[in-house]
Amino acid sequence: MADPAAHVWNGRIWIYPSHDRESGIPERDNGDHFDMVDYHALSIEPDAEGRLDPMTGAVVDHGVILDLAGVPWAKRQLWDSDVAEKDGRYYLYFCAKDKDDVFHIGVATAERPEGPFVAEPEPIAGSYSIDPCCFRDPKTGAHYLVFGGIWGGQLQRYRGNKAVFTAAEDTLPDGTRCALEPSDDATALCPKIARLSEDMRAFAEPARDLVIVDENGEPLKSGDHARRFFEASWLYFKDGKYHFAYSTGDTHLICDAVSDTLEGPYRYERVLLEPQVGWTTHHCVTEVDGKWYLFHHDSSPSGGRTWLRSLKVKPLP
Ligand code: FUB
Repeated sequence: MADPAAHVWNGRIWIYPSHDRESGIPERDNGDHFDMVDYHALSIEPDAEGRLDPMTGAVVDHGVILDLAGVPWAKRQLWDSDVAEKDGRYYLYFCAKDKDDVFHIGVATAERPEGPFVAEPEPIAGSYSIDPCCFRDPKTGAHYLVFGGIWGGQLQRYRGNKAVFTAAEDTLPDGTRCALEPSDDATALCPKIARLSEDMRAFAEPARDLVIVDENGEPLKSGDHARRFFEASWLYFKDGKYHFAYSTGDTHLICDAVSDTLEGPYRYERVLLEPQVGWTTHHCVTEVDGKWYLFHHDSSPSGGRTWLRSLKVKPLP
């Protein structure tokens, strides 16, 4: 299990991970080896006194909540997901490749957190790339989707919400990755954010950049690999501030950036998680009974096989 998204509903912690498997597909920069075909829901149960503690609580696997066959538009690679609750319904946002091997974001709905989830027939119009995170703004009650990921996540193909590079331009026949990212001294590619419609099934506005700036207020540069955004968006609200926690990808860090407003810009603040075993780092930050926790994954239980990851949790550093 990988890419955790954790939420507290009805006295339990609900975790929505990616479900890794051994597919035999060779490891490549485009992530072909992450060839997942279904999603499970996990819950962490309260103890006998009703206390909820992710460090010690029993974990229940509620089984498959959605699979590839249940997503009419998707061909392969069910990657990271997140679930939101609104008015007693649950909305699963997930990414997958379509019949043309282009990533989009889909939505599936259920009446309970453990599903089963029923997917919409088409991906969200205007969506692209990977790693959706659904965030409810506590100040307005509006829901937002934050998303994006470079390299295998395809964000580098897009400018102004339009695909301007093709798949063939991503990688040379020998597997070498091409430079579709901006040059090192140009502004880094940003994660995208869009407000969701009231029915939670569409973008209510075109996606825009969520900008991360340095200590001088300048947008991070593409060559700033230790701080610039790569994938794994997670937006959360803590102590009156908006926090954006994300993975730096090829430098394998989870970083945190902070803003007074939802719109940003988000000022780079600190490293939340040092590199783990395995190439990817992906996480969520969740409040449980007044304490904050970082859920993440690593590949140590699989002997370092980067496509077979396991979940971990620790108090937020
Ligand atoms: O699990 C597949 C991909 O690996 C995710 O979408 C990325 O964030 C990385 O964790």
